[in-house]
Amino acid sequence: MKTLYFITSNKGKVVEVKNKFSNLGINIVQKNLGYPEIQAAELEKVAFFGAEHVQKKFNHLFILEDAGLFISALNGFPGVYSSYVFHTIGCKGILRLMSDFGDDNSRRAVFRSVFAYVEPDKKPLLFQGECYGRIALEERGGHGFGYDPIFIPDGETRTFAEMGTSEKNKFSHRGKSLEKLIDFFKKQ
Ligand code: ITT
Repeated sequence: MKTLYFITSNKGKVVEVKNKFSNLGINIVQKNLGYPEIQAAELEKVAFFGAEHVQKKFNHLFILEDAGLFISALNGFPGVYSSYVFHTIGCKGILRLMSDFGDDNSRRAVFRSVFAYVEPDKKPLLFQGECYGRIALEERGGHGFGYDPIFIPDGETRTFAEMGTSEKNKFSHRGKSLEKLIDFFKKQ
């Protein structure tokens, strides 16, 4: 069985990736190696730089991902700063920032995911996915991680945290970027 290392500190991401790769005969193994996340306006740059950094010291097939939540009314905040913002003000802080915005289009947001796929001695390849939706009025649900309790994807009334892993994967930014990565993987 082929092993694909996933360089991440986030167990929630690993659960979703394993769910997506199940039945493909690929063993996903989490490695929490850590890597610098550069200050850049785009997730692509953060993922690419991180991938090249890891590649220098880890000579295996691996993936890593940078993701973020971009809220229209906040001009794209927290975006590339999603991790820092989650660990400082969290979902409650985001809801406070959104308190002047009613339950209409002004709560629009998009989740973005960029995976870097890296083979030894080759340039990292990037795979993107996004999921449009809105910020809920309050936290709901106990599944998932991060901003899941406050994000409702388009076409749904439930937050990501009110869905199981397979269901979230059908809608989510990560489900879509992984779909592209798996298509590529199958052709190899
Ligand atoms: P890595 O080690 O993989 O970088 P991380 O948790 O720092 O793990 P990111 O920088 O990619 O991951 O994520 C930025 C933030 O956005 C982080 O706080 C996540 O919890 C949150 N986030 C990312 N994807 C999410 C998702 O599918 N649902 C909810 N929150 C998510």
